[in-house]
Amino acid sequence: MGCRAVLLLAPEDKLKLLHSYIDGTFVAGRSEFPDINPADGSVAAMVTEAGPEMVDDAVTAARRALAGPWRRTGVRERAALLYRIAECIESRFEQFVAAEVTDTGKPVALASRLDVPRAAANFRVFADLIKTAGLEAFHTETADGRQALNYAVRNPIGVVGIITPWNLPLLLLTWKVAPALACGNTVVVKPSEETPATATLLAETMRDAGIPSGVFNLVHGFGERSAGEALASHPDVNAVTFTGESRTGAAIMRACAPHVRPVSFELGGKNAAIVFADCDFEPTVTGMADAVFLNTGQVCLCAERVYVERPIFDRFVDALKKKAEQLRPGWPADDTTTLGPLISATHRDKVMSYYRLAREEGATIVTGGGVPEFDDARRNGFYVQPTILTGMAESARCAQEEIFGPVCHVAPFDSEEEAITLANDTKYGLAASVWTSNLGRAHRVAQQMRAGITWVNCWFLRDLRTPFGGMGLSGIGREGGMHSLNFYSELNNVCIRI
Ligand code: NAD
Ligand code: 6OD
Repeated sequence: MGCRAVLLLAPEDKLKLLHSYIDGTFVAGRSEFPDINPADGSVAAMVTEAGPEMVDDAVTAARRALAGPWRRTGVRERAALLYRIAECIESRFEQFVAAEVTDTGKPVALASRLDVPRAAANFRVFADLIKTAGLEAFHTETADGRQALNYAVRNPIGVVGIITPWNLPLLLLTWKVAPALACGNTVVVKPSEETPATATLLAETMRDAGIPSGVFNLVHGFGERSAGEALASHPDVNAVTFTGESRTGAAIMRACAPHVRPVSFELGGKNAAIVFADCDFEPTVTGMADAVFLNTGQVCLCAERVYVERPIFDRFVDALKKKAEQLRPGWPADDTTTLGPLISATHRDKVMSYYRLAREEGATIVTGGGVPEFDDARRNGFYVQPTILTGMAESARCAQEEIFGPVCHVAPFDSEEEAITLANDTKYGLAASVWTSNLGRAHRVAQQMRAGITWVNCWFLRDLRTPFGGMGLSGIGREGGMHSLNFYSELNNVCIRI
Protein backbone atom coordinates (compact mmCIF):
# COMPACT_ATOMS: atom_id res chain seq x y z
CA MET A 1 0.00 0.00 0.00
CA GLY A 2 1.28 3.47 -0.83
CA CYS A 3 1.86 6.34 1.58
CA ARG A 4 -1.25 8.37 0.70
CA ALA A 5 -1.14 11.89 2.03
CA VAL A 6 -4.46 12.18 3.84
CA LEU A 7 -5.26 15.75 4.67
CA LEU A 8 -5.39 16.17 8.44
CA LEU A 9 -5.61 19.91 8.30
CA ALA A 10 -8.74 21.63 7.08
CA PRO A 11 -8.45 24.52 4.63
CA GLU A 12 -7.02 27.58 6.32
CA ASP A 13 -10.35 29.33 6.71
CA LYS A 14 -11.78 26.50 8.82
CA LEU A 15 -10.59 25.49 12.24
CA LYS A 16 -9.17 22.00 12.25
CA LEU A 17 -11.01 19.40 14.30
CA LEU A 18 -8.94 16.58 15.72
CA HIS A 19 -10.71 13.36 16.61
CA SER A 20 -9.83 10.12 18.30
CA TYR A 21 -8.99 7.12 16.14
CA ILE A 22 -10.69 3.89 17.13
CA ASP A 23 -10.76 0.63 15.21
CA GLY A 24 -9.49 2.29 12.05
CA THR A 25 -11.95 5.19 12.08
CA PHE A 26 -11.78 8.79 13.26
CA VAL A 27 -14.47 9.29 15.88
CA ALA A 28 -15.78 12.56 17.38
CA GLY A 29 -15.70 12.87 21.15
CA ARG A 30 -18.15 14.17 23.73
CA SER A 31 -16.95 17.79 23.84
CA GLU A 32 -14.40 20.11 22.27
CA PHE A 33 -11.35 21.78 23.71
CA PRO A 34 -8.82 24.10 22.06
CA ASP A 35 -5.31 23.21 20.95
CA ILE A 36 -3.37 26.39 21.64
CA ASN A 37 -0.32 27.55 19.68
CA PRO A 38 2.14 28.58 22.41
CA ALA A 39 3.98 31.02 20.15
CA ASP A 40 1.08 33.48 20.04
CA GLY A 41 -1.71 31.97 22.15
CA SER A 42 -3.94 31.47 19.10
CA VAL A 43 -6.27 28.50 18.73
CA ALA A 44 -4.60 26.17 16.27
CA ALA A 45 -7.28 23.50 16.24
CA MET A 46 -10.15 22.10 18.23
CA VAL A 47 -9.90 18.65 19.72
CA THR A 48 -12.77 16.37 20.64
CA GLU A 49 -12.45 14.72 24.02
CA ALA A 50 -12.95 10.97 24.40
CA GLY A 51 -15.01 10.07 27.45
CA PRO A 52 -14.84 6.74 29.30
CA GLU A 53 -17.19 5.05 26.80
CA MET A 54 -14.92 5.90 23.90
CA VAL A 55 -11.89 4.71 25.83
CA ASP A 56 -13.79 1.49 26.43
CA ASP A 57 -14.51 1.25 22.68
CA ALA A 58 -10.82 1.75 21.96
CA VAL A 59 -9.74 -0.92 24.45
CA THR A 60 -12.39 -3.30 23.11
CA ALA A 61 -11.19 -2.70 19.54
CA ALA A 62 -7.61 -3.28 20.63
CA ARG A 63 -8.55 -6.53 22.35
CA ARG A 64 -10.52 -7.72 19.33
CA ALA A 65 -7.58 -6.91 17.05
CA LEU A 66 -5.32 -9.00 19.25
CA ALA A 67 -7.35 -12.04 18.35
CA GLY A 68 -7.58 -11.15 14.63
CA PRO A 69 -5.10 -11.35 11.74
CA TRP A 70 -2.58 -9.26 13.72
CA ARG A 71 -2.06 -12.29 15.97
CA ARG A 72 -0.84 -14.28 13.01
CA THR A 73 1.64 -11.70 11.71
CA GLY A 74 5.12 -13.07 12.05
CA VAL A 75 8.13 -11.12 13.17
CA ARG A 76 9.30 -10.44 9.63
CA GLU A 77 5.91 -9.11 8.61
CA ARG A 78 5.65 -6.88 11.67
CA ALA A 79 9.15 -5.57 11.09
CA ALA A 80 8.25 -4.78 7.48
CA LEU A 81 5.20 -2.83 8.69
CA LEU A 82 7.36 -0.88 11.13
CA TYR A 83 9.76 0.06 8.33
CA ARG A 84 6.74 1.11 6.31
CA ILE A 85 5.55 3.37 9.14
CA ALA A 86 8.99 4.98 9.25
CA GLU A 87 8.85 5.60 5.50
CA CYS A 88 5.35 7.05 5.76
CA ILE A 89 6.48 9.42 8.52
CA GLU A 90 9.32 10.56 6.30
CA SER A 91 7.02 11.01 3.33
CA ARG A 92 4.96 13.41 5.46
CA PHE A 93 7.99 14.99 7.07
CA GLU A 94 6.92 18.61 6.54
CA GLN A 95 3.42 17.90 7.77
CA PHE A 96 4.71 16.28 10.96
CA VAL A 97 7.12 19.16 11.55
CA ALA A 98 4.36 21.73 11.00
CA ALA A 99 2.00 19.91 13.38
CA GLU A 100 4.65 19.50 16.09
CA VAL A 101 5.70 23.13 15.79
CA THR A 102 2.14 24.44 15.95
CA ASP A 103 1.40 22.38 19.05
CA THR A 104 4.62 23.17 20.92
CA GLY A 105 5.94 26.44 19.48
CA LYS A 106 9.41 24.86 19.22
CA PRO A 107 11.69 26.09 16.42
CA VAL A 108 11.13 24.38 13.07
CA ALA A 109 14.85 23.68 13.01
CA LEU A 110 14.61 21.70 16.25
CA ALA A 111 11.56 19.66 15.24
CA SER A 112 13.25 18.94 11.90
CA ARG A 113 16.48 17.70 13.40
CA LEU A 114 15.20 16.00 16.57
CA ASP A 115 11.52 15.15 16.93
CA VAL A 116 10.47 13.91 13.51
CA PRO A 117 13.66 12.04 12.51
CA ARG A 118 13.62 10.31 15.91
CA ALA A 119 10.04 9.18 15.35
CA ALA A 120 11.09 7.40 12.16
CA ALA A 121 14.23 6.05 13.86
CA ASN A 122 12.15 4.63 16.72
CA PHE A 123 10.24 2.41 14.28
CA ARG A 124 13.38 1.34 12.38
CA VAL A 125 15.37 0.49 15.49
CA PHE A 126 12.68 -1.73 16.98
CA ALA A 127 12.01 -3.36 13.59
CA ASP A 128 15.71 -4.25 13.39
CA LEU A 129 15.77 -5.46 16.95
CA ILE A 130 12.72 -7.70 16.89
CA LYS A 131 14.13 -9.49 13.85
CA THR A 132 17.33 -10.38 15.61
CA ALA A 133 16.32 -10.68 19.27
CA GLY A 134 17.16 -14.09 20.65
CA LEU A 135 16.06 -15.69 23.89
CA GLU A 136 17.66 -17.94 26.44
CA ALA A 137 17.81 -21.71 26.12
CA PHE A 138 19.22 -24.12 28.72
CA HIS A 139 20.04 -27.80 28.67
CA THR A 140 19.17 -29.00 32.15
CA GLU A 141 20.56 -32.14 33.77
CA THR A 142 17.83 -33.75 35.84
CA ALA A 143 18.26 -35.72 39.10
CA ASP A 144 17.40 -39.01 37.38
CA GLY A 145 20.29 -38.61 34.96
CA ARG A 146 18.16 -37.52 32.05
CA GLN A 147 17.92 -34.11 30.46
CA ALA A 148 15.48 -31.33 29.81
CA LEU A 149 15.55 -28.53 27.32
CA ASN A 150 14.33 -25.12 28.46
CA TYR A 151 13.67 -22.36 25.99
CA ALA A 152 11.71 -19.15 26.25
CA VAL A 153 9.20 -17.85 23.73
CA ARG A 154 8.14 -14.24 23.45
CA ASN A 155 4.41 -13.48 23.39
CA PRO A 156 2.64 -10.13 23.27
CA ILE A 157 1.56 -8.79 26.62
CA GLY A 158 -1.81 -7.76 25.15
CA VAL A 159 -3.44 -4.35 25.07
CA VAL A 160 -0.94 -1.66 26.05
CA GLY A 161 -2.09 1.72 27.36
CA ILE A 162 0.37 4.46 26.38
CA ILE A 163 0.10 7.87 28.06
CA THR A 164 2.52 10.60 27.02
CA PRO A 165 3.43 14.25 27.73
CA TRP A 166 3.74 17.40 25.65
CA ASN A 167 7.44 18.21 25.59
CA LEU A 168 8.62 15.86 22.81
CA PRO A 169 5.19 14.60 21.81
CA LEU A 170 5.92 12.53 18.72
CA LEU A 171 9.33 11.30 19.83
CA LEU A 172 8.06 10.04 23.18
CA LEU A 173 4.87 8.51 21.77
CA THR A 174 6.66 6.56 19.04
CA TRP A 175 9.36 5.50 21.50
CA LYS A 176 6.66 3.36 23.11
CA VAL A 177 4.35 2.55 20.18
CA ALA A 178 7.20 1.10 18.08
CA PRO A 179 8.39 -1.62 20.49
CA ALA A 180 4.81 -2.36 21.58
CA LEU A 181 3.81 -3.11 17.98
CA ALA A 182 7.10 -4.88 17.27
CA CYS A 183 6.20 -7.35 20.02
CA GLY A 184 2.75 -8.00 18.53
CA ASN A 185 0.67 -5.99 20.98
CA THR A 186 -2.20 -3.66 20.22
CA VAL A 187 -2.18 -0.17 21.70
CA VAL A 188 -4.43 2.59 22.93
CA VAL A 189 -2.50 5.85 23.11
CA LYS A 190 -3.46 8.98 25.02
CA PRO A 191 -1.25 11.92 24.03
CA SER A 192 -1.12 15.10 26.06
CA GLU A 193 -4.12 17.37 25.70
CA GLU A 194 -1.61 20.15 24.94
CA THR A 195 -0.19 18.39 21.87
CA PRO A 196 -2.77 16.35 19.99
CA ALA A 197 -1.70 17.00 16.39
CA THR A 198 1.21 14.67 15.66
CA ALA A 199 -0.55 11.77 17.37
CA THR A 200 -3.50 12.36 15.02
CA LEU A 201 -1.16 12.41 12.04
CA LEU A 202 0.42 9.23 13.33
CA ALA A 203 -3.02 7.58 13.30
CA GLU A 204 -3.37 8.53 9.61
CA THR A 205 0.14 7.22 9.03
CA MET A 206 -0.76 3.89 10.62
CA ARG A 207 -3.67 3.58 8.23
CA ASP A 208 -1.46 4.53 5.27
CA ALA A 209 1.14 1.99 6.30
CA GLY A 210 -1.42 -0.81 6.41
CA ILE A 211 -1.61 -1.40 10.15
CA PRO A 212 -4.84 -3.39 10.63
CA SER A 213 -7.82 -1.68 12.26
CA GLY A 214 -7.82 -1.85 16.03
CA VAL A 215 -4.07 -2.37 16.37
CA PHE A 216 -3.35 1.33 16.89
CA ASN A 217 -6.03 3.36 18.65
CA LEU A 218 -5.83 6.95 19.79
CA VAL A 219 -7.97 8.69 22.40
CA HIS A 220 -7.77 12.43 22.92
CA GLY A 221 -8.52 14.09 26.21
CA PHE A 222 -7.23 15.13 29.60
CA GLY A 223 -5.81 13.11 32.48
CA GLU A 224 -7.85 13.13 35.63
CA ARG A 225 -11.57 12.34 35.16
CA SER A 226 -10.96 12.07 31.42
CA ALA A 227 -9.42 9.79 28.82
CA GLY A 228 -6.12 9.33 30.70
CA GLU A 229 -7.72 8.13 33.91
CA ALA A 230 -10.21 5.95 32.01
CA LEU A 231 -7.37 4.28 30.13
CA ALA A 232 -5.11 3.78 33.17
CA SER A 233 -7.93 2.23 35.18
CA HIS A 234 -9.53 0.17 32.41
CA PRO A 235 -9.75 -3.47 33.53
CA ASP A 236 -8.96 -4.86 30.07
CA VAL A 237 -5.63 -3.10 29.62
CA ASN A 238 -2.70 -5.45 30.20
CA ALA A 239 0.13 -2.97 30.76
CA VAL A 240 0.53 0.78 31.06
CA THR A 241 3.54 2.72 29.93
CA PHE A 242 3.67 6.35 30.92
CA THR A 243 5.94 9.35 30.47
CA GLY A 244 5.21 12.46 32.46
CA GLU A 245 5.29 14.00 35.90
CA SER A 246 6.15 11.94 38.96
CA ARG A 247 2.88 12.92 40.66
CA THR A 248 0.88 11.69 37.68
CA GLY A 249 2.90 8.48 37.75
CA ALA A 250 1.74 7.94 41.34
CA ALA A 251 -1.91 8.44 40.31
CA ILE A 252 -1.54 6.00 37.40
CA MET A 253 0.13 3.47 39.68
CA ARG A 254 -2.88 3.68 42.01
CA ALA A 255 -5.19 3.12 39.03
CA CYS A 256 -3.17 0.08 37.94
CA ALA A 257 -2.78 -1.45 41.39
CA PRO A 258 -6.19 -3.19 41.62
CA HIS A 259 -5.42 -4.98 38.34
CA VAL A 260 -1.82 -5.88 39.33
CA ARG A 261 -0.66 -4.83 35.89
CA PRO A 262 2.89 -3.97 34.89
CA VAL A 263 3.83 -0.32 34.55
CA SER A 264 6.80 1.37 32.95
CA PHE A 265 7.33 4.93 34.13
CA GLU A 266 9.61 7.58 32.66
CA LEU A 267 9.09 10.53 35.02
CA GLY A 268 10.60 13.82 36.04
CA GLY A 269 14.18 14.78 36.82
CA LYS A 270 16.29 17.36 38.64
CA ASN A 271 19.41 16.44 36.78
CA ALA A 272 22.93 17.38 37.80
CA ALA A 273 25.90 18.30 35.64
CA ILE A 274 29.40 18.23 37.12
CA VAL A 275 32.01 20.41 35.45
CA PHE A 276 35.62 19.83 36.47
CA ALA A 277 38.28 22.49 36.08
CA ASP A 278 40.13 20.24 33.61
CA CYS A 279 37.22 20.16 31.16
CA ASP A 280 37.63 21.25 27.56
CA PHE A 281 36.19 24.67 28.35
CA GLU A 282 34.50 25.91 25.16
CA PRO A 283 32.82 22.64 24.11
CA THR A 284 31.70 22.18 27.70
CA VAL A 285 30.03 25.59 27.80
CA THR A 286 28.36 24.87 24.45
CA GLY A 287 27.25 21.43 25.64
CA MET A 288 25.94 22.87 28.89
CA ALA A 289 23.95 25.56 27.09
CA ASP A 290 22.21 22.74 25.21
CA ALA A 291 21.76 20.69 28.36
CA VAL A 292 20.07 23.59 30.13
CA PHE A 293 18.16 25.38 27.38
CA LEU A 294 17.27 22.88 24.62
CA ASN A 295 13.54 22.87 23.91
CA THR A 296 13.28 25.82 26.34
CA GLY A 297 14.45 23.50 29.12
CA GLN A 298 11.46 21.24 28.59
CA VAL A 299 13.37 17.99 28.29
CA CYS A 300 13.25 15.64 31.25
CA LEU A 301 17.01 15.17 30.83
CA CYS A 302 17.90 18.87 31.06
CA ALA A 303 20.46 19.91 33.66
CA GLU A 304 18.83 22.16 36.25
CA ARG A 305 21.72 21.80 38.75
CA VAL A 306 25.17 22.61 37.47
CA TYR A 307 28.15 22.06 39.79
CA VAL A 308 31.38 23.72 38.69
CA GLU A 309 34.81 23.22 40.25
CA ARG A 310 35.72 26.42 42.06
CA PRO A 311 38.82 27.51 40.07
CA ILE A 312 36.71 27.94 36.90
CA PHE A 313 33.41 28.85 38.56
CA ASP A 314 33.30 32.58 37.73
CA ARG A 315 34.62 32.10 34.20
CA PHE A 316 32.15 29.32 33.53
CA VAL A 317 29.13 31.25 34.84
CA ASP A 318 30.16 34.18 32.72
CA ALA A 319 30.50 32.05 29.58
CA LEU A 320 27.17 30.30 30.16
CA LYS A 321 25.55 33.70 30.71
CA LYS A 322 26.82 34.79 27.29
CA LYS A 323 25.32 31.67 25.70
CA ALA A 324 21.98 32.29 27.42
CA GLU A 325 21.94 35.87 26.24
CA GLN A 326 22.69 34.79 22.67
CA LEU A 327 19.52 32.68 22.55
CA ARG A 328 16.90 34.25 20.31
CA PRO A 329 13.29 33.76 21.37
CA GLY A 330 11.12 34.09 18.31
CA TRP A 331 8.67 32.73 15.79
CA PRO A 332 9.25 29.02 15.24
CA ALA A 333 9.64 29.35 11.47
CA ASP A 334 12.25 32.09 11.72
CA ASP A 335 15.74 30.68 11.00
CA THR A 336 17.28 32.87 13.66
CA THR A 337 15.01 31.57 16.43
CA THR A 338 16.84 29.42 18.95
CA LEU A 339 14.38 29.54 21.84
CA GLY A 340 10.68 28.70 21.65
CA PRO A 341 7.97 29.47 24.17
CA LEU A 342 6.91 27.27 27.06
CA ILE A 343 3.99 24.98 26.32
CA SER A 344 1.16 26.89 28.00
CA ALA A 345 0.14 29.86 30.08
CA THR A 346 -0.20 27.54 33.07
CA HIS A 347 3.31 26.23 32.63
CA ARG A 348 4.66 29.73 32.18
CA ASP A 349 2.97 30.74 35.46
CA LYS A 350 4.66 27.78 37.12
CA VAL A 351 8.12 28.62 35.77
CA MET A 352 7.68 32.32 36.62
CA SER A 353 6.64 31.36 40.15
CA TYR A 354 9.97 29.53 40.49
CA TYR A 355 11.83 32.59 39.17
CA ARG A 356 10.13 34.62 41.94
CA LEU A 357 10.75 31.92 44.54
CA ALA A 358 14.44 31.82 43.61
CA ARG A 359 14.73 35.50 44.55
CA GLU A 360 13.01 34.80 47.86
CA GLU A 361 15.37 31.88 48.41
CA GLY A 362 18.36 34.19 48.10
CA ALA A 363 19.40 33.48 44.50
CA THR A 364 21.45 35.89 42.45
CA ILE A 365 19.84 36.18 39.01
CA VAL A 366 22.89 36.09 36.74
CA THR A 367 20.71 36.60 33.69
CA GLY A 368 17.03 36.36 32.81
CA GLY A 369 14.36 35.97 35.43
CA GLY A 370 11.62 37.62 33.39
CA VAL A 371 9.67 37.54 30.15
CA PRO A 372 11.06 38.73 26.79
CA GLU A 373 9.37 41.72 25.20
CA PHE A 374 7.76 41.54 21.77
CA ASP A 375 5.90 44.08 19.69
CA ASP A 376 3.67 41.59 17.88
CA ALA A 377 1.41 38.59 18.57
CA ARG A 378 4.22 36.83 20.42
CA ARG A 379 3.21 39.01 23.37
CA ASN A 380 0.31 36.55 23.69
CA GLY A 381 2.68 33.59 23.57
CA PHE A 382 4.26 31.85 26.55
CA TYR A 383 7.90 32.91 26.34
CA VAL A 384 10.23 33.32 29.32
CA GLN A 385 13.83 34.44 29.48
CA PRO A 386 16.57 31.85 29.79
CA THR A 387 17.73 32.18 33.36
CA ILE A 388 20.85 31.38 35.37
CA LEU A 389 20.79 31.40 39.15
CA THR A 390 23.63 31.23 41.66
CA GLY A 391 23.97 31.47 45.43
CA MET A 392 21.08 29.30 46.62
CA ALA A 393 21.32 26.76 49.42
CA GLU A 394 21.19 23.18 48.22
CA SER A 395 18.04 22.75 50.32
CA ALA A 396 16.23 25.56 48.46
CA ARG A 397 13.09 24.41 46.71
CA CYS A 398 14.42 25.81 43.43
CA ALA A 399 17.45 23.55 43.83
CA GLN A 400 15.39 20.48 44.67
CA GLU A 401 12.17 20.66 42.64
CA GLU A 402 11.87 20.11 38.90
CA ILE A 403 11.07 23.46 37.22
CA PHE A 404 11.03 22.23 33.59
CA GLY A 405 11.99 25.56 32.06
CA PRO A 406 15.11 27.22 30.61
CA VAL A 407 16.80 27.63 33.97
CA CYS A 408 19.63 26.24 36.04
CA HIS A 409 21.30 26.90 39.36
CA VAL A 410 25.10 26.91 39.21
CA ALA A 411 27.05 26.15 42.40
CA PRO A 412 30.75 25.69 43.09
CA PHE A 413 32.45 22.58 44.53
CA ASP A 414 35.94 21.85 45.82
CA SER A 415 36.48 18.11 45.51
CA GLU A 416 35.36 15.09 43.49
CA GLU A 417 33.66 13.59 46.56
CA GLU A 418 31.77 16.78 47.25
CA ALA A 419 30.58 16.98 43.63
CA ILE A 420 29.29 13.41 43.76
CA THR A 421 27.47 14.03 47.04
CA LEU A 422 25.87 17.22 45.73
CA ALA A 423 24.83 15.63 42.43
CA ASN A 424 23.22 12.65 44.18
CA ASP A 425 21.38 14.76 46.75
CA THR A 426 17.98 14.48 45.04
CA LYS A 427 14.84 12.39 45.23
CA TYR A 428 15.01 12.05 41.46
CA GLY A 429 17.48 9.87 39.55
CA LEU A 430 17.09 10.28 35.81
CA ALA A 431 20.18 11.73 34.13
CA ALA A 432 23.56 13.26 34.93
CA SER A 433 26.51 14.57 32.98
CA VAL A 434 30.19 14.78 33.83
CA TRP A 435 32.56 17.12 32.03
CA THR A 436 36.29 16.41 32.38
CA SER A 437 39.34 15.55 30.31
CA ASN A 438 40.56 13.08 32.94
CA LEU A 439 39.53 9.64 31.69
CA GLY A 440 39.90 7.88 35.03
CA ARG A 441 37.84 10.51 36.80
CA ALA A 442 35.20 10.38 34.07
CA HIS A 443 34.60 6.66 34.68
CA ARG A 444 34.93 6.95 38.46
CA VAL A 445 32.43 9.77 38.81
CA ALA A 446 30.01 8.60 36.11
CA GLN A 447 29.70 5.18 37.72
CA GLN A 448 28.76 6.75 41.05
CA MET A 449 25.92 8.86 39.68
CA ARG A 450 22.54 7.87 41.08
CA ALA A 451 20.92 8.17 37.66
CA GLY A 452 19.56 5.97 34.90
CA ILE A 453 21.87 7.56 32.35
CA THR A 454 25.13 9.48 32.74
CA TRP A 455 26.76 11.31 29.87
CA VAL A 456 30.45 12.18 29.80
CA ASN A 457 31.44 15.26 27.80
CA CYS A 458 28.12 15.16 25.98
CA TRP A 459 24.41 15.28 26.66
CA PHE A 460 21.30 13.65 25.14
CA LEU A 461 23.46 11.55 22.84
CA ARG A 462 21.20 8.54 22.33
CA ASP A 463 21.74 4.99 21.18
CA LEU A 464 18.25 3.52 21.18
CA ARG A 465 19.51 0.06 22.10
CA THR A 466 20.68 1.22 25.52
CA PRO A 467 18.69 1.17 28.79
CA PHE A 468 16.75 4.36 29.38
CA GLY A 469 14.84 5.30 32.51
CA GLY A 470 15.30 6.47 36.03
CA MET A 471 15.15 5.68 39.72
CA GLY A 472 13.44 7.29 42.69
CA LEU A 473 10.91 9.90 41.60
CA SER A 474 12.24 9.54 38.03
CA GLY A 475 10.52 6.30 37.30
CA ILE A 476 10.22 2.56 37.33
CA GLY A 477 11.91 0.22 34.89
CA ARG A 478 13.98 0.75 31.79
CA GLU A 479 12.98 0.99 28.15
CA GLY A 480 15.29 0.98 25.14
CA GLY A 481 16.59 -1.97 23.13
CA MET A 482 15.92 -5.34 24.74
CA HIS A 483 14.55 -3.62 27.84
CA SER A 484 11.64 -2.39 25.75
CA LEU A 485 11.10 -5.77 24.14
CA ASN A 486 11.04 -7.38 27.57
CA PHE A 487 8.53 -4.89 28.95
CA TYR A 488 6.22 -5.22 25.95
CA SER A 489 6.15 -9.01 25.97
CA GLU A 490 5.48 -11.97 28.21
CA LEU A 491 8.04 -14.72 28.18
CA ASN A 492 6.84 -18.29 28.35
CA ASN A 493 9.55 -20.76 29.31
CA VAL A 494 8.96 -24.12 27.68
CA CYS A 495 10.56 -27.05 29.51
CA ILE A 496 10.79 -30.33 27.60
CA ARG A 497 11.88 -33.51 29.23
CA ILE A 498 14.19 -35.34 26.86
P1 NAD B 1 1.80 15.15 33.02
O1 NAD B 1 2.12 14.08 33.99
O2 NAD B 1 1.02 16.32 33.50
O3 NAD B 1 0.94 14.56 31.81
C1 NAD B 1 1.41 13.49 31.04
C2 NAD B 1 0.23 12.72 30.48
O4 NAD B 1 -0.49 12.13 31.55
C3 NAD B 1 -0.76 13.58 29.72
O5 NAD B 1 -1.20 12.86 28.59
C4 NAD B 1 -1.89 13.77 30.72
O6 NAD B 1 -3.14 14.02 30.14
C5 NAD B 1 -1.87 12.42 31.42
N1 NAD B 1 -2.46 12.41 32.76
C6 NAD B 1 -2.48 13.40 33.67
N2 NAD B 1 -3.11 12.99 34.80
C7 NAD B 1 -3.48 11.71 34.59
C8 NAD B 1 -4.17 10.72 35.37
N3 NAD B 1 -4.59 10.99 36.62
N4 NAD B 1 -4.36 9.51 34.83
C9 NAD B 1 -3.94 9.21 33.59
N5 NAD B 1 -3.31 10.11 32.80
C10 NAD B 1 -3.07 11.33 33.29
O7 NAD B 1 3.17 15.57 32.36
P2 NAD B 1 3.44 16.76 31.35
O8 NAD B 1 3.26 18.04 32.08
O9 NAD B 1 2.66 16.49 30.12
O10 NAD B 1 5.00 16.54 31.00
C11 NAD B 1 6.04 17.09 31.73
C12 NAD B 1 6.61 16.08 32.71
O11 NAD B 1 6.99 14.90 32.03
C13 NAD B 1 7.86 16.57 33.41
O12 NAD B 1 7.80 16.21 34.76
C14 NAD B 1 8.97 15.80 32.72
O13 NAD B 1 10.14 15.62 33.47
C15 NAD B 1 8.29 14.50 32.44
N6 NAD B 1 8.97 13.77 31.36
C16 NAD B 1 9.73 12.69 31.65
C17 NAD B 1 10.40 12.00 30.64
C18 NAD B 1 11.28 10.80 30.91
O14 NAD B 1 11.67 10.14 29.94
N7 NAD B 1 11.64 10.49 32.13
C19 NAD B 1 10.27 12.42 29.34
C20 NAD B 1 9.49 13.55 29.07
C21 NAD B 1 8.83 14.22 30.10
O1 6OD C 1 15.46 9.76 23.93
C1 6OD C 1 14.56 9.08 24.46
O2 6OD C 1 14.34 7.91 24.12
C2 6OD C 1 13.74 9.67 25.51
N1 6OD C 1 12.82 8.86 26.07
C3 6OD C 1 13.92 10.97 25.84
C4 6OD C 1 13.21 11.61 26.86
C5 6OD C 1 13.29 12.95 26.97
C6 6OD C 1 12.55 13.65 27.96
O3 6OD C 1 12.01 14.72 27.80
